[in-house]
Amino acid sequence: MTSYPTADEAIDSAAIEAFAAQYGERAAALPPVAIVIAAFNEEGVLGSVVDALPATLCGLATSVIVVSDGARDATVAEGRAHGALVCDVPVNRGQGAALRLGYRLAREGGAAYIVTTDADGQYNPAEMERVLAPVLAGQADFVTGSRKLGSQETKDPVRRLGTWVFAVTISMLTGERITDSSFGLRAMRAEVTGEVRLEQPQYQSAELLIAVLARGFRVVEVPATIHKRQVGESKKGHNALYGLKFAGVIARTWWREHQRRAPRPATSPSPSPAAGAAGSRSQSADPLTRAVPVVRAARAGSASAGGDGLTASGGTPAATGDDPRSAKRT
Ligand SMILES: Nc1nc2c(ncn2[C@@H]2O[C@H](COP(=O)(O)OP(=O)(O)OP(=O)(O)O)[C@@H](O)[C@H]2O)c(=O)[nH]1
Ligand SMILES: [Mg+2]
Repeated sequence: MTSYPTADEAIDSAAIEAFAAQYGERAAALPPVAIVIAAFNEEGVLGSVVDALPATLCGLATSVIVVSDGARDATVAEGRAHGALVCDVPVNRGQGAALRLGYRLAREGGAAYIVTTDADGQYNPAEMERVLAPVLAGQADFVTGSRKLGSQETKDPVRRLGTWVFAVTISMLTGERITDSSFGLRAMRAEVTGEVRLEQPQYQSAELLIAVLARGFRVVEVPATIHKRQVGESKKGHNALYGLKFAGVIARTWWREHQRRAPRPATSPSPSPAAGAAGSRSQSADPLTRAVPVVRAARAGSASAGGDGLTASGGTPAATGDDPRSAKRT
């Protein structure tokens, strides 16, 4: 269940309509994997980022959805020229609002899986299969890359400390071991994005992660790399502002989800340990009746990229090159 204010809904609806009018069948019949990117004034880098994205991931065809809002440069034209489906929102709202809209476009267009990355080239597209593989294998509903398990280019001690502090804080609040709460390279079953509450207009990553955990989805971390931004500037402000806003989102989201879970009806069925183990969330209508989420920090080697371990189980479709839609990006 996604809920957000009416003004946002009106903006989203108009953007969705324009997107459908622009792309027609391409937007309505997406291949299985949608790579969703929020981009704000990323002219000069977005084109090369889109070019580097794989046409298939783990044998499944991909599409690229870019959500640009209120761009004052050629972001929209550059994304389109490089083959992305670009949703051009007239007002700037932030990365959170853009991704939320991108998730909706992906879901409603029929994508089964969503992979996110950033428009600034900080993430390595070669690591996308590693992130998607546990979802396809039915081992996770949501997978995030982790710089702590992988590597980070920045030497900025404040950034590094901030990443650690926020990961420890979320781990303490949720009771699940998290090593990186703000990694932009992630993969999830598309329907997960429709079942969590996403309200943050800009600093969205902690809200998404905490909400996914609170809903009982299975979360896995895999080692991944984050590079420094090569072109343009951060849209999130300097470290202190970024840190303060991020901390606020953690606190508010945790409290919101905590309140939501608090009044459990006396008649609720007890969580079954088997409920979360077989790969399909559809076994339980209410995620709160499912088993406690399992966070597995998949260390190097234990979550293989590529072919190994990709046989789907439970309700998750197999990731094979036999999928008729897996020929090329559309
Ligand atoms: N559509 C949209 N995208 C945004 C907005 N702000 C940031 N983004 C995009 O979100 C992604 C991450 O933003 P960045 O500014 O790189 O923030 P960050 O990666 O968290 O922080 P840095 O490490 O400082 O780069 C990039 O692709 C941005 O273009 C926004 O207001 N609207
Ligand atoms: Mg960035």
